[in-house]
Amino acid sequence: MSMDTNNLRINIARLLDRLDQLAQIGKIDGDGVCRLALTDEDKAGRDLVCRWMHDLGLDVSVDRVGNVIGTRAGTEDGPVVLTGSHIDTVGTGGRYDGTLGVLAGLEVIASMNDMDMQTTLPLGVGFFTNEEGVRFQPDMMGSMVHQGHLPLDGMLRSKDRDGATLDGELNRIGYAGDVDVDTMRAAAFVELHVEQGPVLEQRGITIGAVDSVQGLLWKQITFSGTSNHAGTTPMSLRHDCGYAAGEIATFGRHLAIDMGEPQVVTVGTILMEPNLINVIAKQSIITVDLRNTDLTLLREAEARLDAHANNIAASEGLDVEIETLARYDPTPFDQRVVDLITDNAMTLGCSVRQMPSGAGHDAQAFAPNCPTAMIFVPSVGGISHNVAEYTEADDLEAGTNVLLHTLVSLANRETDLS
Ligand code: HGY
Ligand code: MN
Ligand code: MN
Repeated sequence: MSMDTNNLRINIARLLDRLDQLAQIGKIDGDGVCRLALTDEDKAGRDLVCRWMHDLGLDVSVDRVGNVIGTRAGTEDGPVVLTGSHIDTVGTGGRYDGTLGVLAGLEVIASMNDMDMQTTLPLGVGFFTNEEGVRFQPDMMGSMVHQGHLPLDGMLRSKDRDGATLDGELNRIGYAGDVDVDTMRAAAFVELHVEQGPVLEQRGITIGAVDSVQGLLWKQITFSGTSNHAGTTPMSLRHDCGYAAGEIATFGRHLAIDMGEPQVVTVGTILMEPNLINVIAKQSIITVDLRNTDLTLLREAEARLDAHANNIAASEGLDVEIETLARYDPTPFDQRVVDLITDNAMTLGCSVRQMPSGAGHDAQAFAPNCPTAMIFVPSVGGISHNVAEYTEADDLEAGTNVLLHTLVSLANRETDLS
């Protein structure tokens, strides 16, 4: 780290103010946030962040799947050193998930502008479309298209539960950009994110230097049977989709326990049709989120779940359709970048630990294409995807300072990534 940057620090009051301003957009009870991808709330958030990018003198581009990147020129032309995350949220989100990574990136730029500091390589700050995958699947959609791992046309045709297409919504909110996807290869990608789990807090550690993301699998199982009267239909004559959905939810929990950590299984949604108290359900649609750091074990969990769904359908006389909504293998990050983050954290006097990520992130789209890693800061109570999500200001400041020094090191080629 060259001497003239040792004292470089961010302005935490400015970062907190921007976090607070953005949190007002899509605000819900309990000081939470709901900005589902490509809704009016997402548009309003996008407009605000783009205004901040322009105010900071960044060159702002929008690509064909609505990803937005603000770029600050370097003293040399060359591949951009990129940071960023997402500003779309889950329906019961907090103010830090994704948003911190984007606004911390802007704070890095603002701090460098304050010091009139130049870097050799250009710096970029991005927010990527539909990271959460709540309205359109899969998650990490925008960054995966941006880096060539998902097909643009197929994703533009994806539909939400009301039949709205991603393409239609991008045009409706004015973010159907003209920049081609799968063209940018960054010099490096570093994402700051709240941990969203209990590890750092339980160990009293301030910084996570993230070295990998676990594998993720989203399955949607649709059972189709026969509606009938809840009172008159003998149990032996039923073709009950409500029973089948319940079986899957229970099986998922037992599967995770049987496989042991780090396997996790989550049933987050169950739709029933006609969803009436005295009618045997003729259809149920249940989603299952499976994750593991080990690909072989993740595939074993998938096979056991699929087999169970087919057995339940056969024994209950149901039709069953099993779809895969998202499939991401475990993703390793670049150890040189992980070590740079670790060194910068220690130089800045922060406790630090190298660790995997339990959540999916945009960074995993960049990892196969350029040196990539992430920085975590603690989540109070390990809570996230919940309006109670919270991270202490001191930790936000520490994480953003580590991001600042890491980006400066990379953009000044102080770290050999050849
Ligand atoms: O599902 C995830 O891990 C991320 O929040 N999209
Ligand atoms: Mn996130
Ligand atoms: Mn999230």
